[in-house]
Amino acid sequence: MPSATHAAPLEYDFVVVSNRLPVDRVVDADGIDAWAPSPGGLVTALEPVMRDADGAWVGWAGQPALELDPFESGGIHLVPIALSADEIENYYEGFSNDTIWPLYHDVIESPGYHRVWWESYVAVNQRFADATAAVSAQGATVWVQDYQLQLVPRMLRIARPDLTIGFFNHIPFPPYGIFSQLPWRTQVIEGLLGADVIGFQRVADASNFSRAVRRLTGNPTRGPAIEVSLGTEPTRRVIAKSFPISIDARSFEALAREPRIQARAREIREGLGNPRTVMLGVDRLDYTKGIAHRMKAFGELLAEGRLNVEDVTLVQVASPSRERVEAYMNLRDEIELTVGRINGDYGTMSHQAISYHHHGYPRDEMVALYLAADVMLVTALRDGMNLVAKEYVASRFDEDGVLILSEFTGASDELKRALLINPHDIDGLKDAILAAIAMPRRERASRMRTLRRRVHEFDVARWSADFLTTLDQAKRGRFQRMSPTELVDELEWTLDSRKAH
Ligand code: GDG
Repeated sequence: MPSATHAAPLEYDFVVVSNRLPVDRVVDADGIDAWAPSPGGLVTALEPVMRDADGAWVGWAGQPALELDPFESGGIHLVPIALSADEIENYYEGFSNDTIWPLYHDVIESPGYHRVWWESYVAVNQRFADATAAVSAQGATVWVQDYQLQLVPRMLRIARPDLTIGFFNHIPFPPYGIFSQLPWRTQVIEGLLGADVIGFQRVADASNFSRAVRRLTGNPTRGPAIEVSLGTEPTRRVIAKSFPISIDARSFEALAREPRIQARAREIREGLGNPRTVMLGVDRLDYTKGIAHRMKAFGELLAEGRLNVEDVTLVQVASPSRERVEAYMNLRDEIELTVGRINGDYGTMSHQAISYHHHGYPRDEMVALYLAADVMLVTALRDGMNLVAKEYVASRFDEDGVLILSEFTGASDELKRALLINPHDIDGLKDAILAAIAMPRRERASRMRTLRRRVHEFDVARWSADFLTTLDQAKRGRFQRMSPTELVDELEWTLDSRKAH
């Protein structure tokens, strides 16, 4: 049964634009093509807004050279963008994932700078902008997502000055000393400045961006306000500030409370040989996540006899990611070599040191793993937010479990009662692991309670509401009328109230 039907009209008051549509093409048991929702936090957060505003979602359907008319799936109007095999290689795997991704994550890997990649990025961004301009009603609100589409805001503003445009960057924005490597740095900044509101994960990302704006365009900034004048365009005030993203905390907790998920968590522990401590890592297999660092720390603790393989198992879920990009192929080899070495050196017939899984799992299984884990290891070298940390906390309604969290994640700005670590400091990481394992129940509960309050209060619905309220205020011209001081007071208030937690 095909789940797609053609939708009309093609003029929407609210339009979300992201690289990928929130659906995956699947072939069902009868060999018939259908669309299955790919449920992520973003769809969950935006679904009610989409429904109320009768909105549309513009994005790529995930397969090469697929020319599709707009259709409806799961109650959402979808506007597919076609990408050729060359564009997937140059715009997506190349410029997005092998230039911007490493550059914005502190050049952990070397970014590639190739003019053909850039040209493809410009062409594809223009296609997204054109498609969005074509489906947006007069005066509509458009929300563009993430680093693959940084040129869309300006392209859209030139085509449709009547629109109100928001942009949210899910990954970090790097310090100017790093950003300035980019041969097309000014075009990227000008692309983003086409938006009315530009959202970042952390306060530091927003200030890195403002500094890049001052250096590259000379436009003055004050707190969250940027007075933008580009070429002959009239001066506009753009807001750049942090809106830390979150998760649908209630749905994680609800799953965790289901007896079948709890039974599965017990089964997972039994399958591991019932070790005293289960440690867990869940990441896309990405070099930003510090997977090798946590394995090094664990391996050394076993080597030194400070941990015993009978007592502690590390479960590592490394979901496949960007497998055609060379840096990711090399990373996989490196991680799998490390797992093999550690298991070979310290495993016994009955106990593996690391239980390693290169698959994606259904959400139910992830929550069972969160419940099964005494210690959650989030050791990213750089991460915009890190939702896994928040999912672990949301799932632990039993107020147990210890979160070890890298200070280089956006999440560490909010989750201060985790055990915060510097993943480059292997000795510090080893001490944190031992402290987590030895932590008394009362302290675990007290820390987890505080973390849970934070994640439940600032959930993903709150994130989208905060962003869209700010965008709506921009639309009504509220920020244009304020003095810079009033503006700072108005917008920084949210940040202060967040910091107080
Ligand atoms: C980017 C930024 C920012 C992972 N493996 C499986 C699975 N996952 C889910 C997790 C989590 C999501 O994927 C990963 O989110 P993260 O935030 O941890 O990391 P990125 O993918 O790098 O996301 C990041 C985020 O955007 C949002 O703005 O936080 O900093 O890099 O939800 O649970 N889910 C399932 N099976 C898996 O095997 N079901």
